[in-house]
Amino acid sequence: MQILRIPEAFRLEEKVVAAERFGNGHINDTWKLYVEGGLPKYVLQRINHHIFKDVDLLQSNISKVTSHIRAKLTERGEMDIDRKALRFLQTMDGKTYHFDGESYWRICLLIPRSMSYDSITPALSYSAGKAFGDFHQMLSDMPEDELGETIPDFHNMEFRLRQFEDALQADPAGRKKEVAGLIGEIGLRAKAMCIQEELYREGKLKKRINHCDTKVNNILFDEAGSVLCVIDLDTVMPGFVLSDMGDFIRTGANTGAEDDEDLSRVEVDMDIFKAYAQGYMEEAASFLTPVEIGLLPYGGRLLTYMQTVRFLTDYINGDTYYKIHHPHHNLQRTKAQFKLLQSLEAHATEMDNFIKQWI
Ligand code: ADP
Ligand code: GN1
Ligand code: MG
Repeated sequence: MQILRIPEAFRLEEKVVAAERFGNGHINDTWKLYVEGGLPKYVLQRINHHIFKDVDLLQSNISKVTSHIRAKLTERGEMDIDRKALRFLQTMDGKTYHFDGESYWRICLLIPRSMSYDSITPALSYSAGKAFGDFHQMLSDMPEDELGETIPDFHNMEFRLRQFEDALQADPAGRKKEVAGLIGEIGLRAKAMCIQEELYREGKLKKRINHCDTKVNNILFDEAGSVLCVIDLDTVMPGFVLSDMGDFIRTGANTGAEDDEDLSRVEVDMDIFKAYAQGYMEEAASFLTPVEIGLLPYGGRLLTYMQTVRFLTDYINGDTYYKIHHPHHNLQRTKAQFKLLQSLEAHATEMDNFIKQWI
C-alpha cells in the first residue's frame, strides 16, 4: 500500500512528502506526515473499522466534541486554539474521513512541539487530572444523548463478563485450562464489580459524556510540562464518570508497564493517584454528585478488573481484538493487570479516605 497516496484525498495546505509510524496504540494505525522542508505537519490514522463498525457515527461524535470544545475555548478567550483542541481536515468531497475501498482514513493537524508520556511524575499527573476534569467540565452541558456509543456497551462490566463467559464456553483456542487460576479470581470479584450498572438501574448514578480511554499517552503536553490537549477521541461517549478516573489510575498510577513481564514492578503509585485526584477534583467537584465522588477510587479497581477480563477474553479467543507483539502477550497483559488490581485492593481504604475530603 502506498501510504503517501492517502493524503491526496484530503484538502491540505501543504504537500506531504514523507510518512513515519507514530504511537503505540492497540487499535488504530497512526502515521506522522512530513511536508516539504522536513516539518511534521499532519497526523494520519487508519480507523480500525472492525472495532469501530459505524465510522459515520464515530466521526460525527468527534466533530461534535471538537466543535463544542473549540466554542468553549473561544468563550474563554483562548488564543492558541489549534494547540488546545484537535482539528480534523476535510476530504476533497467535504467529508471527515476517506474510504479507499478497503480502509477508512482521517487526518488531523499535528500539534507542534507537543509530547505524550507513557509514565509520568506527580506534577504531570496533577496537570493531567486538571485536563480530564476540564474536558468533563467543558462537555458537562452537552446532552448525554447527543453522542452515540461508538462501541456499544464499551465500559459496561456486565456485558464484558458476558463476553468472557461466551469465550469460556467456546474456548476456540483451547487455552481455558491453562488459565484456570485467573478465571477463578475473576469469578470471585464479578458481583462486586458490577455496582455501577446496578446503581444506574436504581437511578442513583447518571451517565455523562466520558472520554473512555484516559490513558496517560492520550494527553499532549508542551515542552514546559503544561497540558495542551486531550486526544484520541474515538471512544468519547455517554458513560459513567468512574471510567475516566479509573482508566487513568490503571495506566498512570502503575509503577510498572501495562504488560510488565516482571510482576514485582507492578504496584499502585499513591503519589500519582493523589496528584491526579487533586487536579481532577479541582475542576470537577462542582458538578459531580457525592455518589460519583465516593466511587472514584473504586473506578480504578473497576477499570483494572475490566481490562484484566478484556485481555484474558482476547487470549482465550485466540487474540482477535488487541494487536499483540508475541504469542502470549495477552496473557502477560492479563497477569500484569491482575497484579495491579491486587495492589489497588490493598490500598483501597487509603484511596477512599483521600477522596472523602471532597464529599
Ligand atoms: P491510538 O488509538 O493509537 O492510541 P492516538 O490518537 O492516541 O492513537 O495517537 C497515538 C499517538 O500519536 C499519541 O499518543 C500521540 O503521541 C501522537 N499524536 C496523535 N495525535 C496527535 C496530534 N494531533 N499531534 C501530536 N501528536 C499526536
Ligand atoms: C485500547 O486505542 P488504545 O490502544 O489507546 C482500547 C482500550 C483499552 C486499551 C488497553 C477501542 O486503547 O479500551 O483500555 O487498549 N481501546 C478500544 O491498553 O478497545
Ligand atoms: Mg492513544
